[in-house]
Amino acid sequence: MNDKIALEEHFAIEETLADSQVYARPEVWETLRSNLIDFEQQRLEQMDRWGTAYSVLSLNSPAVQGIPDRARAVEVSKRANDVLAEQVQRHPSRFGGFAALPMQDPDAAARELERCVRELGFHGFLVNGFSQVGDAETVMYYDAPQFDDFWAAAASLQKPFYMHPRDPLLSREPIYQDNPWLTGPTWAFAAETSMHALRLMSNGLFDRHPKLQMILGHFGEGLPFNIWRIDHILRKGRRGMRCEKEVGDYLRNNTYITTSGNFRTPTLLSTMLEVGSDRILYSVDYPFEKHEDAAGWFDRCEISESDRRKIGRDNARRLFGLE
Ligand code: GRE
Ligand code: ZN
Repeated sequence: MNDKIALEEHFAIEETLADSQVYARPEVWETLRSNLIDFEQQRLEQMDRWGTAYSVLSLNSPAVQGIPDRARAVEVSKRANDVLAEQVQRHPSRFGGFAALPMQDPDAAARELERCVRELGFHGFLVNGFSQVGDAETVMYYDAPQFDDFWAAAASLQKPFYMHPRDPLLSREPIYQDNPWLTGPTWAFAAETSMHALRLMSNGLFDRHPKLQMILGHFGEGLPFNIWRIDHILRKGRRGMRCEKEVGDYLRNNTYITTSGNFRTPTLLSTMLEVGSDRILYSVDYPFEKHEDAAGWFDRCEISESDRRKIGRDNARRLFGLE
């Protein structure tokens, strides 16, 4: 399939580049580094070669979410969004943008999102999990009441947001200590990100904003596989849960799920059975993942051509209002 749309595709700026270095062995860092700061060479070549017509780009992780100083978080997000806007302007038919936001300052985040959508033409925002605020050990999750106005502003723009992984703070998660191989994309990303998504759902964010749409990568960070059990248990007792519907209702009505970094047919089929092929979107996770692996799998996996069109392109066109 040669006209795919991909939407978990990352770049870095000087100020955020080093955040990605811990995830690369020294011998692959040079390549990852050069791919993260490149827009017009390797990135477009790989898209052309493996049939991605359009990529929605976002900053690397944790980037702005890992900057405890509010003023600096605001400054770095603006710089990243300006760099991205310039590339989108140069290649409007190839690149779109998700805003990076300084969630450390919810008012500033709402204003920056407005600027990015109204003036820069971005498709929404991508946030790398919780934000560190004030000092490195203080964390904020976005179901907290101080984000109510931010979410109202975000919902009024009628654009989706991507809840993207970051690692938990090891100082607060002793279970990862001495087991570094289980951090990052192996497991910690999915555990952290699925939990944050569950907090948003079960604290009523989507009751307050029923049209708001969240995108989850990596086949929903495991949620489709566990959604029956989550609701099965909660039906026996809600234990103070602060939402009106079942968690599965938010997964089926307020969530889109991408294939980023998880190129596996049984997982795709299970997700199709759980949420339907209208809510699944092709993505790569470049440059952390290869177009070759994503497209080499997706273009040939055993689904109907009608589902391949939806997942590879048409669902994203509809979600972002692309012609
Ligand atoms: C990502 O942003 O998706 C990512 C990282 C680091 C390692 C792997 C990965 O930020 O997929
Ligand atoms: Zn990613």
